[in-house]
Amino acid sequence: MKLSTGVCLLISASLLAVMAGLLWPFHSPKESVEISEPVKRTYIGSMRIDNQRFLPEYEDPSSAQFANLSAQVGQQLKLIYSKNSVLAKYFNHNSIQAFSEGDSGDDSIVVYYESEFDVPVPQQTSLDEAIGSVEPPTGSQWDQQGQGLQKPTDTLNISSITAQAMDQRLTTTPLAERKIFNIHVRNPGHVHSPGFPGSLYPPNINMQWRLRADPGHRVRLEFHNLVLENNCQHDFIKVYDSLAPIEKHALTEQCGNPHHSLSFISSGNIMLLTFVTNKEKNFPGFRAKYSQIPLTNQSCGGALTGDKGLFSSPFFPSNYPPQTSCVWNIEVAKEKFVKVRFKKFFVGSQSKRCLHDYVDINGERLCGSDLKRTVITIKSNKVTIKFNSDSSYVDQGFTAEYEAFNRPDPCPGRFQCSNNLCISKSLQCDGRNDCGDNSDELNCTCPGRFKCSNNLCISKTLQCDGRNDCGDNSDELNCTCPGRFHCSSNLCISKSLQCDGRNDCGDNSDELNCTVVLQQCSTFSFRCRNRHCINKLNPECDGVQDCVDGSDEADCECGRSLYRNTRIVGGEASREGEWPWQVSLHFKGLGHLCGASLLSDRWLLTAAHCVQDTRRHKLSQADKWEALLGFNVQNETNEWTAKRGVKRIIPHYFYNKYNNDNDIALMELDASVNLTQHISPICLPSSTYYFPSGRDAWITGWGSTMLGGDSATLQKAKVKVINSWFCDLFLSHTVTDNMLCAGVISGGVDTCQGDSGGPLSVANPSGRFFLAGVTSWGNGCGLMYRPGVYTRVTNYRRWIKYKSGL
Ligand code: 4AZ
Repeated sequence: MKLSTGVCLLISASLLAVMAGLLWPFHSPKESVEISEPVKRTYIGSMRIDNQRFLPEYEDPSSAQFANLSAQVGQQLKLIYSKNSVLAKYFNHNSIQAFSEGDSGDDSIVVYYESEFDVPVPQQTSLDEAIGSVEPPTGSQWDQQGQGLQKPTDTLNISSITAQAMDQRLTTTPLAERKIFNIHVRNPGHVHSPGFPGSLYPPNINMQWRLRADPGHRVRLEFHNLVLENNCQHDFIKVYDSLAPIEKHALTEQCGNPHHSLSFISSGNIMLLTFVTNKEKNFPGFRAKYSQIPLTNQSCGGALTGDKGLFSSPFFPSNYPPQTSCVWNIEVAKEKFVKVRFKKFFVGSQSKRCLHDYVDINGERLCGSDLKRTVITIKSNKVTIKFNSDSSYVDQGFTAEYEAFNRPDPCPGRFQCSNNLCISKSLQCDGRNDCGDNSDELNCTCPGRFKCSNNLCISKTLQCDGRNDCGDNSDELNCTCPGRFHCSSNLCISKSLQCDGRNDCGDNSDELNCTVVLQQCSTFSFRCRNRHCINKLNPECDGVQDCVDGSDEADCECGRSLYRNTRIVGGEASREGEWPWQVSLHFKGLGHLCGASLLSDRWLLTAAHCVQDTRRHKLSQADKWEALLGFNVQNETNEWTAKRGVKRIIPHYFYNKYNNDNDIALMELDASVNLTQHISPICLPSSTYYFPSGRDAWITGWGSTMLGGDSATLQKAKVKVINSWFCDLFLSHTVTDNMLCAGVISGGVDTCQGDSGGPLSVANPSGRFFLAGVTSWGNGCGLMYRPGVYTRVTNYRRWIKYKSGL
């Protein structure tokens, strides 16, 4: 559970009120009049009525039944307020918002209401206290005379009542101007912000969607797109486990462009989505899918008795529902101990006592997202694990695996990390964080190497190379470039490369402030749609309009990752949504065979050698392939993943299976996919786009890792574009002009079998990725002086346009 900004606001409002109250006697009479001016204060509340059956008509605020019950509730509320002198004095009016079924399925209903008061600022605190202390009326209260109120004919049996000041950002719009939609989610559908996806949302919105499922069901709401202003005080969405915006039932508040799970599940059959924007800065908005799931579908907890197994929080990778508890009893063979490893862990906010949402292992509570130890060993063959979520602020939850181990040594012959992971001893002090908590890289001496401020050891040749190899930048401090040009990126390059029309620094700083302007069309000129030439290197989608007709900045909805890549490492696991154009191609009966890149909502680009018939398998048949999009871990589907069949395969007509020339193929999907933050295309470079040698490039795929075997999680690694002349030399004159080499000359980082067809992705200075190559072939994998070979995509730009129209 997180402390919400709404709560902070309330606290500061109350503090202001107290301060104002303290200062009041010292103000001049004029000021005191101003301070005492009444202001509107809105409370949102709910009450439970025990002797009323929920009628379907209560879902419709314009029905006679709704009006009738609202009148009764309004009268009761008035009576309740009349019993308290503060409430009675400042009360203005009530408005009944909605009704829902009581959660136990008996004859009870819940009423949601708003009460408005006009109160002088100094009295706000006492009003807050008064409203917080209201209680259901007792029978005798109706009998008292002199209140001006009659006992209603059908007395409502109120069993509980609560109210809180409403989130002030929701009250800036008058009730009448709020747009409220009542939706039944029995048939799945979508809600979206106004204008989405064609235009930006308008200013000053205050919208609510009340979502109801059938009794005995939960509401599920999954955001597939969410791009709002980055300041939640201005624009935000908020989801509640209620039909009214009651803070103690808030499930989440989001703004900006979040990348964690945005799938929410209610505890009962209701949910509320609110969307508020202020008058400035408008963004694309959101689209979310609603549906219902039977309450009985939750399967969590139970007895686990095998030697190893998996378990996870309910509905993972969706956020867990509020008010949920699960208990797992693990019991392994008597002579063994149990080890539990949390693979993912996002359970509320970190706090000392984990009072809200938590996992409990034999009495020890875990919460937050940054576990000190991800592996927990239990010196027993039995362990009880509990999961608990409270009524507000949910999170993604956890996945865990448990394993029985032989008692005394949890890491026989290996290094035991502080988080209890076991790794090979040879990985200690190798400059990489193999444990995940860096404990394998502590207390290392660095003979013959550079010692970073964070104690990592790196090769001395990496010092002052313009890159943050240490992770804390200490290898790039105190660097100078005597006699050379000092790029803004800290690289040192030859002065002769300044103003040569090429971006040698990587950040273009060697091409700024140049007086010579190249005029004529050259091999590197970009041709605008109006056929004008732009003599700037790689002007497309760089955020600056260079063509008068804007064509260099058109069609730029591509190449954006949810993450900015930071540290340089060998092969490591990608994060969900990091490579949204990466596709896994499955051949029926064989599983994952090749990678591919998403070019649009219908088209993929892969390698021609992936779709050549073999003696046993007809790999050229489109209907035998399946494309998996938005995947990070093979076979792990979630709300971000999609599967499509393949309608058509177009291999290059001149693919040469003897020398791998023209190793490129287009695939058309049988149905278009929804483009989301996890499924989005990479930018196609124009035929004149230049990927210079030495440029950083990223390889990605589920293919064989250096340790052998395919990887379940999408792997990524940073390599460099390698000079074609040298590459041809390294690979014994087998590299054609249609190929581009990339790798690490010293070996160890490379694509391999199973990565074929996947992307070689290169970022432009603004962080947008372009498809430089299609993984094609190599002389082995990861060998020294044997870079990987990729199909040079720029040579096929016209072929792609001709075959797919893109
Ligand atoms: C393959 O067999 C393969 N090292 C792909 C890439 C590379 C080697 C082999 C590059 O599909």
